[in-house]
Amino acid sequence: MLNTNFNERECDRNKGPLSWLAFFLRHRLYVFLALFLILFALLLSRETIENPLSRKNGEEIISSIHSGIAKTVLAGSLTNVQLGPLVAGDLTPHPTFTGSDRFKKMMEFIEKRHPNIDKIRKQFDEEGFIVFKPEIPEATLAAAAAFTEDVYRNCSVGSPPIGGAGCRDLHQDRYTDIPAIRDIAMNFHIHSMMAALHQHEPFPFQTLNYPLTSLARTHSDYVHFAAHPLPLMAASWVALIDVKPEAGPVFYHRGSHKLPHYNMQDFGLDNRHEHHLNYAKYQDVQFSAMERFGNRYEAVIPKGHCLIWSANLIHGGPEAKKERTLRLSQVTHFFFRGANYQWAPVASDVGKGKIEYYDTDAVAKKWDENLPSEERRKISKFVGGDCETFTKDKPGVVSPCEMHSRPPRVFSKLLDHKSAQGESIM
Ligand SMILES: O=C(O)CCC(=O)C(=O)O
Repeated sequence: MLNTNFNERECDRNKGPLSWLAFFLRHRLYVFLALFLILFALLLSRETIENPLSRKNGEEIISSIHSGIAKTVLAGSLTNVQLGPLVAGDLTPHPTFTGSDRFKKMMEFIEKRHPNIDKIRKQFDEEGFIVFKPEIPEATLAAAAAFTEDVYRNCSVGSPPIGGAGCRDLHQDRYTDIPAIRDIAMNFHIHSMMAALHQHEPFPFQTLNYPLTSLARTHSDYVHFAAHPLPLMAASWVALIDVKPEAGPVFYHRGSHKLPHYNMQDFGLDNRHEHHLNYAKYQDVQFSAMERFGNRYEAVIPKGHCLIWSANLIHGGPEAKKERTLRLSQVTHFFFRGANYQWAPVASDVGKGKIEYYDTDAVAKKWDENLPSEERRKISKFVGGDCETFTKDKPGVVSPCEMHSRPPRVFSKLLDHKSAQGESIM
């Protein structure tokens, strides 16, 4: 017997192109449907690649935007205008100050205690930081430590814990009423070292007393406290107890101060007033940039030692390896007399010409001990202005607004940021 089924299949195959045409005509509706589905799937996958808001690939795309900006940050290609000196050693010394008796006294004091001051200056310029032991009386350190530990008790673990803005009032600018904090901020040895490094007269404008790690994420002080010229800002960080490695010591990226300095709009972001997570997005970009840059160190320093970092050194306070390990410290932020202006990029919009400047007269008033401390604490250090407020009468001085070529202002919307628990978005 012949296998008829086989013969039938052979017959079908032998019909050739005509049979395909017949099949197409018979099933044309399904064929069109299949082609439509294939086309739709292709379009969808293209959309996913091109549209960063696509849910499916959102996180990967956001992280690739971060690393894209980070690469650009490190290449310095967002900046197209040279702003002048990037390191303290390139500043023109302030003529009146460096000719003054006070400066002479300061230099005599420094040269006696630090015969290697030239080497210290070189390190500050090359690496962006120094560590030294200023002469601070034991009693002052102990009183500042006791105050800072109280912040911990009342703020971090108080009953109920205060947290948030209440904590800020407890640990910020307490030079207004706690003598030991004022004494550390005004310490002659620290001021003299600042003067030796910058050849300008330093003045403190802010103190912060952190009992634990600050949890401040990767940032440069420039984004908060920008002076023009840039090196006319620096911070002193004094350890009020020995810093333990597990306490989350301040981290910094050695040499990062020589990278270009960035404001919020340089990263395509709106300022912090528009949305509190905009600053976190700035930090995300700096974090990605520093992951590539490397050179990360931690300041495990003994009690009474002082770390001075320069305006644009990228740093922060990491999570503690052992939670709640005390790390009592005082950071004092300094500007220097003779700067053209000081402003807060994080709170400004250089695209819209809305600039938050530091009001140095108001800062001086806050330190004026003839005024009651309650009154001084209420004084705002800021004054609103436009791009030209401090430069219209200074030909040749660039305003905060005219510095960069900037990416489109879209990243506040495109970039996501998921806050981690305990993260400090100051
Ligand atoms: O003390 C710290 O953890 C760092 C503080 C800090 O980042 C700052 O004051 O700019």
